[in-house]
Amino acid sequence: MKVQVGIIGGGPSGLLLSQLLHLKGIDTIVLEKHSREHVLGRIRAGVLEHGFADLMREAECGARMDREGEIHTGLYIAHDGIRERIDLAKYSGGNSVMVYGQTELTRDLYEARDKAGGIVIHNAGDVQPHGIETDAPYLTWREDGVERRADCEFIIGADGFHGVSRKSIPRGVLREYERVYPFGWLGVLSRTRPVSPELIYARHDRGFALCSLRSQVLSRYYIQVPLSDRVEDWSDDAFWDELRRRLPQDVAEALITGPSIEKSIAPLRSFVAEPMRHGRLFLAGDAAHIVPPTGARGLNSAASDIYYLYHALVDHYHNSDDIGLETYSQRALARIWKAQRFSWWMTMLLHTFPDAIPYDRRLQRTELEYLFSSDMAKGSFAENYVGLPF
Ligand code: FAS
Ligand code: PHB
Repeated sequence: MKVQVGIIGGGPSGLLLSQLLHLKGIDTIVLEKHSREHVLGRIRAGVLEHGFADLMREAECGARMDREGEIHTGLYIAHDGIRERIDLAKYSGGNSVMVYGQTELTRDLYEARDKAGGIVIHNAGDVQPHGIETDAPYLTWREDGVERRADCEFIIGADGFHGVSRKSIPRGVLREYERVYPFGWLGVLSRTRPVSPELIYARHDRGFALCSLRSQVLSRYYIQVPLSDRVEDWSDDAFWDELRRRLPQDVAEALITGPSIEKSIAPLRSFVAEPMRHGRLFLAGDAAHIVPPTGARGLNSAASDIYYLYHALVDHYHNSDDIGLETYSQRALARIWKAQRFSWWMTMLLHTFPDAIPYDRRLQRTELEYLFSSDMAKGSFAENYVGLPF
């Protein structure tokens, strides 16, 4: 088969790009190695920058998000037994974030692709990009035991951190930057009323905690745990007790607990691969970069990659203009590194580090004191959290 754009990966990056290109008459194929149920069984991001929400609307996939998602104009940072609110709207010139789970967003994108008759192949085995340094790249994969091939004009590697596309770029070409953090996040999803109408990021000497939500009847909580912990080490009761210890007393007392319907530990890392293009292969989303979830930049970093790729491919096919493709890696990385910086900064600010010296802990307190005493500092926080311009 022949297709204009071959996309490896049926996560949010690949699906959003496929849907946006479809609406501009550009045909794609999406190759996903797992089943749809497996992809939709993952619990991941929960906060969308306003730019991501706008892209979903442009992809004609924003209706349920606008109906069921929540616009948040502020958030809290708890420390030393108190919590202080940052008015995101006031300090970002009126912008906000959309609280809407990645699982639901991915479901909406799948449904849109199905409705448009998009080609999304699940359980695609051994997907391989070929000829990426030529003008005639192609994809191969195994489907129901049969070898398949798709000749493409461009290949998008949207296959996440463990995918095949980044590894297809010659070692001598790729530069990788990585920082691994000495702790993980234990996350719990529970069918309980959220303890707070807005997110609470908590810094505590026992470790970081986060109170988030998916809706008014579905709560998402996290606590920092040592890398050596396993999820089976944590009963629900042990989780709730530890979460309470890390929250201000009024919040801890208001916490409504319940059985976990999902419980998992995610490691934290910062990672960027440069360049994000090699020949006819373009990397997007987690295939090229990873952030610790502290700044809620993970999924949102994928959004700007998709935005740049979408416009570059439309310019190529509609206007024979390749400036967007030629400058994609440079433009995407410029915004990616600012998201890396903010995610690293929030992680250093709010977590306890095993090797921290008293000076480091005192500096964390000073950073928080400065944040809450300076409108300029709150402005910088807010413009990063709601999303820097694409
Ligand atoms: P994804 O990894 O979502 O999708 C890639 C797809 O490619 C997957 O479906 C995979 O099955 C498929 N694939 C992989 N290899 C393939 C191959 N060889 N052939 C075909 N298909 C292949 N971000 C936040 O903002 N907030 C959070 O709280 C948050 N929590 C997270 C928790 C966890 C455990 C993880 C892993 C990530 C979390 N993230 C969070 C980041 C996450 O949301 C990503 O940024 C987001 O999934 C990126 O989307 P994609 O780039 O589409 O990559
Ligand atoms: C979530 O709701 O899963 C979430 C929210 C904000 C973060 C990380 C995760 O920074």
